[in-house]
Parts: sequence; structure tokens; C-alpha cells
Amino acid sequence: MDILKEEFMQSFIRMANDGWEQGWHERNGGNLTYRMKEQEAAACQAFFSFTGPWVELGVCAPNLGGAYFVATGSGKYFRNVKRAPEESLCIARLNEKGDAYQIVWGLVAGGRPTSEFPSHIMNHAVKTAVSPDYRVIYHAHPANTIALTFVLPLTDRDFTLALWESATECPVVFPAGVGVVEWMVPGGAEIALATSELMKTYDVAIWAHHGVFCAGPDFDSTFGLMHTVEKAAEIRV
Ligand code: 2HA
Ligand code: ZN
Repeated sequence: MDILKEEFMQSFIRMANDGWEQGWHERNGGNLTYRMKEQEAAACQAFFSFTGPWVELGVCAPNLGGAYFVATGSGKYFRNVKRAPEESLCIARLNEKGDAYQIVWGLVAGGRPTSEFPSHIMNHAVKTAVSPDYRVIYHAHPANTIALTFVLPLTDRDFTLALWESATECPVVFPAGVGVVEWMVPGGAEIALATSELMKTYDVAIWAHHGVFCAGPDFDSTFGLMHTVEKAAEIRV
């Protein structure tokens, strides 16, 4: 068995590369996490090392205690995920309290999970509580959606209407609308809490002047959601 050949890992790598090809991941921009199924984590145990340090998250997600996540690495480039997945990605597990993580696979040249790991974990916590089907959290920097945050009022209502009106499909693809987080310092607990608050209502949270977070049950639908939002924004622009 080769962990890189597992279906969840192949799908993760394909989605990261698709995002790169869309132009949403300049330099080390963006990040992706996947909450593994219990049977996937069980099947991969032989590849995991449990000797790494426990690192505090800065947020707490008790309902995700013991869960395993595939994550892009902090400072790593989406452009390199397909060529060097073991250097660009990791699998990390949460402790039972849900306030610290341990890397059990990957990042073979060193590193940490994405700088937005607190936001990803809090979004997973909220979405898993909404429905256990949610597994994917995706953050990207799509240019047209970011451009709109310099033009439109930064409200959920203004962005939802602007996107819904731009393509007939939009109200069908994201019927709850989209949330907007005003500009905040990225990478910490504060923006994680603000984003996860919106994720109680929406599957899309737009970070003003920065990017977009999408949540979904699988790789195809989460990538498709980001794609639909950005295409509507392009039409609007
Ligand atoms: O990973 O996108 O928000 C770099 C970022 C931070
Ligand atoms: Zn970002």
C-alpha cells in the first residue's frame, strides 16, 4: 500500500493542482484541509509516526477530538503539491480535547500545517456540527472575488445579491448565500472565530481584500463551489 495512491490523497492532490491551474494560488497563497474518514485513518496507521511534538492550536474544537486531517503546509506552494506531495502536505491528528495537533505523516523536509490551521479547524468544527458529511475546507485567493471587496459594501447581503444576480446557477449552488469577514489579520484565532461564526449559516466566507473560504462534503463540490463563486464575481466585475 502506498499512502499517496489512496483515493482521498489522490483527490486532495488533484484539487490542489486544479486550484493552482486556475491562478488562485500565487506563491504560497491558499490552503486546503480534509477531515479523514475513520476507515481511511485506520487503513493508513502503518504509515504514521506518533513521535512528533504536540503543538497548541490556539483554538479548541472538542467535537473533532482524535480526528485526522490532511493539510497543506505553511509556506508551501500549491504549484508543488503534485510534484512533491510528501514535502508539501501533512497528515495531523488532534488530541482528545481538540486544542493541539501532532503531525503523523508528511512535510518530510520540515514544516507545520498551514498558517490558517486554526481557521480550518474551527470551520471543520462548525460544519461537522451542522452535518457530519462536511469534510473539506478550502481557502483560495481568486482575483475577481477579492476585487469585488474593494467595490461593494462589505455585507453578507450585498455580496450574496451581487453573486446571485450574476449567474442563474448561483442561488442553486449556494442557496444560503455568502458571508463576509471585514479585513482582519490572517493566521490567528480571531479571524478563525469570525469565519466559523459565518460558517454556521453559509458554506462560503469571503475575507475582505484577501480571499475566500469554502466548505463542502467532498473535493468536487467544494472546488466547484469556489469555482462558481469566482466565476460569478468575474461576470460581476
Ligand atoms: O497560506 O493564504 O491566508 C497563505 C495564505 C494565508
Ligand atoms: Zn490567504
